[in-house]
Amino acid sequence: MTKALWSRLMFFTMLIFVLVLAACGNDDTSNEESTDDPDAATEESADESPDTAEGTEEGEAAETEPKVTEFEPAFPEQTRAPAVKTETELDVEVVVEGLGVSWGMAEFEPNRLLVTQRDSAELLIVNLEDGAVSDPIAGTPKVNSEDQGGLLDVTIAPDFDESRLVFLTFSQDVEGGTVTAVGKGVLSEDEASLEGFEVIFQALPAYEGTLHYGGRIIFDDDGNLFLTTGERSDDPIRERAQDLDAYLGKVIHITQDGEPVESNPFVEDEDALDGIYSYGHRNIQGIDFHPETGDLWIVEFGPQAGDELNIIEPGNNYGWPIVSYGLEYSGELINEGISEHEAQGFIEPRYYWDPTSAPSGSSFYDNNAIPEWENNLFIGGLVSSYIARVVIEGDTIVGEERLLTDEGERFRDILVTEDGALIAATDGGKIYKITAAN
Ligand SMILES: [Ca+2]
Repeated sequence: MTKALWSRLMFFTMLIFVLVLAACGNDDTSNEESTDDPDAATEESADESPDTAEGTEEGEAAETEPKVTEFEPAFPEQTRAPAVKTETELDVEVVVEGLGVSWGMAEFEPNRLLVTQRDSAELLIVNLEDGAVSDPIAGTPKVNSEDQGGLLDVTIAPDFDESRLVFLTFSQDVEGGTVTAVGKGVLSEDEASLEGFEVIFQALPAYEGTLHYGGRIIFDDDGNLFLTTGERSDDPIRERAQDLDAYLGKVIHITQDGEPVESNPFVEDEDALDGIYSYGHRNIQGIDFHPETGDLWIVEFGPQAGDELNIIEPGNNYGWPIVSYGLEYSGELINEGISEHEAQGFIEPRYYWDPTSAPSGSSFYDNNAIPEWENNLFIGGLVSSYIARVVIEGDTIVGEERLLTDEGERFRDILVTEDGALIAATDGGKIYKITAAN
């Protein structure tokens, strides 16, 4: 064989090899195409689903775990709302790490937050732009920080720019046990201390326990405060949630001096405490006004399941611990095991969770930085370790989404800044800032 013939043979061998390889490649491609076909069909039907979502897909709830109770909702939209999904691309940034349990937050200047530390009872200033954390502010109250107690919520007076008044809630040692207390002080110009701090309200009676303090505060448009309390957890003290001579398990409406607001529903009732606004609550961990309707929405931590969203109206009874959509932690029925609120003369929750969402602090998104979030309610989840986004039409829950589910954090409080950033504080010491990606 000549050298020329040899190389010609090698050429054809290589050519055949390349052709076979190409053919194989084609086969692979056609296989991919044939597997693509069903995918394409799925995509097509997925594309169609938004059109039909309102009609036929309402079974797709955000909640995918089985119920822990046998209870049925009083109306279809009362639980397991259809899953919704944020379309806006989000930036999720950890602004601060290494804090304790940040129980409450208030934006007192653009992108500067007052942040409470539950266990150490410190009040800090966090700068959202550079993540800087101040030294603890002096002059904060002495607290009982066992279990669920400590320095709890913080808010600023509506006229803060002039008065520099800061309001705090905390669990306080008093004769006979502990109470949920509210106090106020003036933030010094150098931001180093709260001056003249004084207690303005104590949710009596005291109780020898360290659970269920409630503790959220918010100002209304008239410059008065709404305070939430808990029913102190244990049986039988929790039954005091039904009593109008106890501030346990209540929404309370007081002035900046801690006096009952004159228009409160029970001021004419000699046997009732004048500060009470609503009653029959378990442990209210979130409170905010709906930006559009002005309704006052609270987030009530339930027993095993039965966490509730309620719209608060003066004088109403929300049923705890007579009725509940949850069970005792032991699995036993609560009271007589009745879930229906309205049939028993109480107010139905607008929404409840089964299994638990372990809800904590909440905030409406009152901003248009992320337009699809406008007027949605965001709720921190503790053992559930997500942020719940709840879509509301009027007084009805029409959608639910779970955000930051992969972070493994217990979300304690939620705040929306003036800029429209969603801020979330966790028990793991982090503060998240969630914004629309640029
Ligand atoms: Ca209830």
